[in-house]
Amino acid sequence: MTSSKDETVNCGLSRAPSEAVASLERVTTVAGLTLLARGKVRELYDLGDDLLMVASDRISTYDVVHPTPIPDKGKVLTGMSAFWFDLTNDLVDHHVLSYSDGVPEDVRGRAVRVRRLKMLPVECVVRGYITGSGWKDYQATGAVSGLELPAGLQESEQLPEPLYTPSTKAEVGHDEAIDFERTVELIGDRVLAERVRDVSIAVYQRVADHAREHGVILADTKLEFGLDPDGALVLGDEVCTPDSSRFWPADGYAPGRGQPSFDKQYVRDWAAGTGWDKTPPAPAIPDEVVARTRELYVEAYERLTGEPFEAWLERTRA
Ligand code: PZK
Repeated sequence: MTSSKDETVNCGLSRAPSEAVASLERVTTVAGLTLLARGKVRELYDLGDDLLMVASDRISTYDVVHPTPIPDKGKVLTGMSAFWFDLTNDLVDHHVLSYSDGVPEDVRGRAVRVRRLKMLPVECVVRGYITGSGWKDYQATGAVSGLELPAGLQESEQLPEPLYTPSTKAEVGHDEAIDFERTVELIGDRVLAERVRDVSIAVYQRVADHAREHGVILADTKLEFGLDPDGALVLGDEVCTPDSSRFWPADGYAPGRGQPSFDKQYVRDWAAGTGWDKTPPAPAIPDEVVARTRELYVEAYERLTGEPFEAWLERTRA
């Protein structure tokens, strides 16, 4: 997954927010709120009973965050995730409470108030196409997450059916691929682990079908679930954003090679062209590349949701 490791929970629940991030780069925090966790490009805050998830405008390529933000990226991703939560609501409950009520004005549009859950210790990856670490594993072993695949698949090829290829949340570095039996052990309940798998595939399928009708291929995605206080399964985190998924333009798709990503390819190509060696620090992004990348994010929102991005800003009173 593009960013299964974006979410390095760093807290520190008892520490002051300033102290919790003292060892990291400078980060802007929402006034008066306690920072609970910080990923590469998002933060999670304490709202008492509930939580506030805030998407920043930070962007990473090759796993490194650039010093230059992409204006509105956090709002686009929050709006897109909102659209998918709604589209899949009949498949599984979700953690969203509100994008406006109880959300501080200065982060409206890029923040969501969510229910506090007991998160399951499994990253629920679903792949409809063979790419990334799945392609690497397939080439090395002929299998992904313990699932044998047909011989002779090409890079980026559509799989016969979507595959559930879970991973564990690694504290540091990349997540580790695990098989279904390991998720049963980690979740501690076979029936629940089966429901998590089946719901993950159903959510992927629903979103992928919608995206495909709008000219976009959802190659793979990473979902996270939690349990509410009644023990009910709830879809959490963000759903099918470009940071948790691979979106490819259907136009120009061809197996046998890597595919350009809808959103980041432009920045990646520019970054690679600078001669940057892909180790930190990432270079600052020039104005024209920032502007074009913003446009590509907004276009992705509008294409997938079928509404102007302005409509999201108005609904959230951003
Ligand atoms: C939760 N993360 C990932 C890390 C982020 C997000 N509804 C919930 N209840 C309890 N915990 C979480 C959630 C959700 N979603 C999510 N870690 C804990 C994470 C860093 C920043 F924005």
